Amino acid sequence: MKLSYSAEVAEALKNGVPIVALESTIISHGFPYPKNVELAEEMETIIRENGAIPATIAIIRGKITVGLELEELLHLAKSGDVRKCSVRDLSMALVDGVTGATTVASTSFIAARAGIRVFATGGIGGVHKAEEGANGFDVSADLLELSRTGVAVVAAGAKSILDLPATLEVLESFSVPVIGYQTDTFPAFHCRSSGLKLPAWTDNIGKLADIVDTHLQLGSGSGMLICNPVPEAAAMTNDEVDELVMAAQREAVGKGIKGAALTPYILGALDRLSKGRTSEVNLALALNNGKVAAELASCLAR
Ligand code: PSU
Ligand code: MN
Repeated sequence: MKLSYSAEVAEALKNGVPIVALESTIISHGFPYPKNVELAEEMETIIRENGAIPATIAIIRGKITVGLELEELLHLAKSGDVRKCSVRDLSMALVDGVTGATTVASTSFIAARAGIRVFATGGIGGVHKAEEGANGFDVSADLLELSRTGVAVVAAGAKSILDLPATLEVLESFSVPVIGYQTDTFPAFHCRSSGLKLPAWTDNIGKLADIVDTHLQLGSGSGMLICNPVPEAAAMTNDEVDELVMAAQREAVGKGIKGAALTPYILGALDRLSKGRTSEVNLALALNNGKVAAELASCLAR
């Protein structure tokens, strides 16, 4: 697989400098312009401040790109018709020569092939609620990719639009370690906790790095999900979010939104219904994940 590296990332890879991979769907589909540029730049800054080099991954004009130059970031953030690309969409995007945003699944897939072991995002995709009035059967390829690609993904859990118990069950079936960092419960993205107990957790970044290193050395082939809850000061209450999510979900179901368009639609609806509050929370948790991922990458490089 041919990858184009930024000069900085190529240099860091050569010298064993810690690197944190970043996804691009959060830029193209997660936030409106120009908030998305702010997010991308603040994310890169916090990773540098914590001792690592950021490597944002995207398809830029038909090339798999690891580490974006400013012009490439602006193109991705402004273009408005960027394709959301999970792993199965990559070949089409490459052949068509388009610009595409990578999800958690495709970012992990590319990061692993670039030799990057740590990846920071906001939240992962998961199992959607399938009951009456919800979105119907929909399981994110993020879970499959976590099962077969050796990358540690730092995330604030998953949004409560998903069926969180089912998401944890699938991760268990797929042999993906799910480790809490400074929490023993599964975080629910905008909220610090879903109340669901995690199989393992630690307070100590050195121990976390040890677990990641040991897991990746073991060679089971799977990745890991590191759960880092949204900072206390930014968190919303579960009741607040439940109400917003139900309203957003009703809208999505009413409009017949399905498949890859669903998560971006719900994120946009939440932002609108909360008058921007959910995006503020999303920004705070993403930055916090960038910080922990950089600390983790630094420990791993020692
Ligand atoms: N969850 C969020 N924000 C996001 C996403 C998920 O809170 O931006 C994005 C990520 O890129 C994730 C993708 O990998 O949506 C999952 O999409 P799907 O459910 O279609 O697999
Ligand atoms: Mn889906």
